[in-house]
Amino acid sequence: MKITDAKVFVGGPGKNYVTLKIMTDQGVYGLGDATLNNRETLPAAYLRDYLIPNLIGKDPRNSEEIWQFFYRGAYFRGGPIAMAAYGAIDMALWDIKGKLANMPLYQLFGGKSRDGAMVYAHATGADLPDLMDSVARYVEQGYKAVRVQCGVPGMPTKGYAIPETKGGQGDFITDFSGIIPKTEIWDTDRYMRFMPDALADVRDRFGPDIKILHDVHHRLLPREAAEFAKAVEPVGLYWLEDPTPAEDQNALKLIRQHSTTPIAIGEVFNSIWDCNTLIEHELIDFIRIAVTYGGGITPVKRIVDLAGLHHVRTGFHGAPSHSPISMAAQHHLNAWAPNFGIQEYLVLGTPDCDALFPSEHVMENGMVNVSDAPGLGVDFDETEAAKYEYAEGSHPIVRLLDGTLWNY
Ligand code: CS2
Ligand code: MG
Repeated sequence: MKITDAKVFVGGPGKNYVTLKIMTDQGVYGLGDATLNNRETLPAAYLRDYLIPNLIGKDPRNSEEIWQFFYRGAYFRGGPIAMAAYGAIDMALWDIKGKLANMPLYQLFGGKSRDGAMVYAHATGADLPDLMDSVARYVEQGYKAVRVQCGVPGMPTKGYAIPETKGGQGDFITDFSGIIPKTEIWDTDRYMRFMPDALADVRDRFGPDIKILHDVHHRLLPREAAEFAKAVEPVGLYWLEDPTPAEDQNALKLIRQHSTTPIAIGEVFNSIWDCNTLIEHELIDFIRIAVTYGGGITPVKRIVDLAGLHHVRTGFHGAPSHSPISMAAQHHLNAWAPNFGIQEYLVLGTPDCDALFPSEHVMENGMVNVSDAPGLGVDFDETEAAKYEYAEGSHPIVRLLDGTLWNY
């Protein structure tokens, strides 16, 4: 069996999805997602210029060898751009594998460990009353878990995932006015003084059963993160996400020394080497690495297995930048993983997106029921794709009150 061709498509309704389609001499094709938020043209170029020419003629069933060929063969290893490109290839080869076996991918991983995978929605508010209304809407829709982000009084600009106006949706963080980013201002002191009480108010209002998550988005220093994690212990968060940048994996020891609040990290990672210390030293409770920029199913499944040895559960990234293709790959891993935790799932699916990516996966009552169709269980309509093209966009940069460049 041989790969005969592959095509890359960039674009989609309100998103620059990067979709890879790999064709074979047996007519079976596979789909992959290489969408790297706000840098979409780069994995696309890497695929077109270097990787696809090296795919032609290879046996698509040899997904492990092909992954090693690209990862090791590049010499300069890893990084989000390359791993997103490898990730798309790997997803597409697994899609082909499932179609050849006439089995959904979760069956090839080891079958189902559960019926239904719990997801969490993104509640947000320009202020606390607005946030409460947002949480109430998701509870009403049957969600069992909700991430909560709230505008901080006195903050000079809106913050990450905070709506411009009450009732707004804060997740469209990409500004399509161009690639020059806008600036948000961040004041840690105001955040530290306000957010623990806001989270406690959400718990008081909605009771003990709803799972509450919060994303700090890399903005605290390790000591501040330890103080914050300790302060919110009474809230009983399901997780506190990205409390501090995790390049310094050892810095997370400080949080563990001061708090039992569960920690989730990993959406910006693209290799097992980004998180092996966090996992092996049990400094986190959830690993957030995404199948796309984690290099595909093949390497991410290894990370899930390593995490399982150390009581770390999965909590795959699922922001709006993920196409239904990589979300489908994650749905299959979620169905199989014995150490599944939760899936981030932003129901930003619109009729246009559903037309572009016909999917057999079903989300209802805060749970995803994985598709039983062979392969990924999602398709790609090239006629629909022809309606879209790349649109320049960026998300903000962040500065402190004195102008210091900070973590977005
Ligand atoms: C966020 C991401 O969903 C999340 O947890 O951290 O949406 C993140 O802001 C974007 O992926 C950045 O491009
Ligand atoms: Mg996050």
